[in-house]
Amino acid sequence: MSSTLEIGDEDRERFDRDGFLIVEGLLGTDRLPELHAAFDDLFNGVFETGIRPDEVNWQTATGDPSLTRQICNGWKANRAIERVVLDRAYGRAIGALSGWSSVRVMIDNVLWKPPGARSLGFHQDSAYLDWFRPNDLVTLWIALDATTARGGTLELVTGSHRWHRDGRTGDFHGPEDYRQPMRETAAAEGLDESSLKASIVPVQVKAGGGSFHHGWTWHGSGPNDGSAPRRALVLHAMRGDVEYVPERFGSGIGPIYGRYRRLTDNLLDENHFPVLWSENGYRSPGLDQRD
Ligand SMILES: O=C(O)CCC(=O)C(=O)O
Repeated sequence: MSSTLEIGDEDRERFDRDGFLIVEGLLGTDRLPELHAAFDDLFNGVFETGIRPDEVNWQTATGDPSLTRQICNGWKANRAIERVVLDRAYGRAIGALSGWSSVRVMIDNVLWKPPGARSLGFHQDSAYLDWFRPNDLVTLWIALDATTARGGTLELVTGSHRWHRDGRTGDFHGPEDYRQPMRETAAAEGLDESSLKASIVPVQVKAGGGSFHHGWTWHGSGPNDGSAPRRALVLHAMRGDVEYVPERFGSGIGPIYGRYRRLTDNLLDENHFPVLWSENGYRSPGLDQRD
């Protein structure tokens, strides 16, 4: 099952200029029911493949209801999630936007922000990714519900991928002032309050729409003050030719994903970080037999 996403020159220019691209119709609406069911299963601890996702940060029985529910690498546990995350067309689109010659899955994120749930703090994805080089990233964020600013949708800051990269990190789950770290970096860039406000773009799309963003684009999201859930499936993609940096395994999410290092070298294992698409036609063996 493959989507038919095409990226044109104008999309590429916009992505390069703004650090993101908002797109409707990333996913057919006929796919939504099975993905909503997959979210129910994952957060209820039902792992269809028998494999536990790499990070299970929220479960129905024990989770704080005020937080956004999060699971990472749901694709290893659930086939409907896998069909989206391992789709060649998303890899190809990311290749077209980034100019990379091959694209791998770094991790996926299964995010569910119910009405009343708190914010997700602003951050830059690449600031957490010292454990592999080059730590470039492109993220595909797919809304599984229609999104609104009031409903705590993703917010992206125009042009912020070109700000100086101070590597600032803050709390991800439920910070009081979710824009604060980004605001501090913006101030150091010389942006005043009103130009910054004009630069913050909420991703307001129909269910199945979403965005691509650059690894250094500042982004985060406010509380869900609406009455509908805000579910999103996120693919964080890295270049195909990255290598581990073992001396940095202690940083960011390195302690979790460094465990897949091979005994012989610093190459990333395609069973855990599959190659979705390459200019030369290469795709990790086995992926096309799984549909
Ligand atoms: O969904 C959100 O609000 C945040 C998602 C995020 O951090 C990301 O897609 O990189």
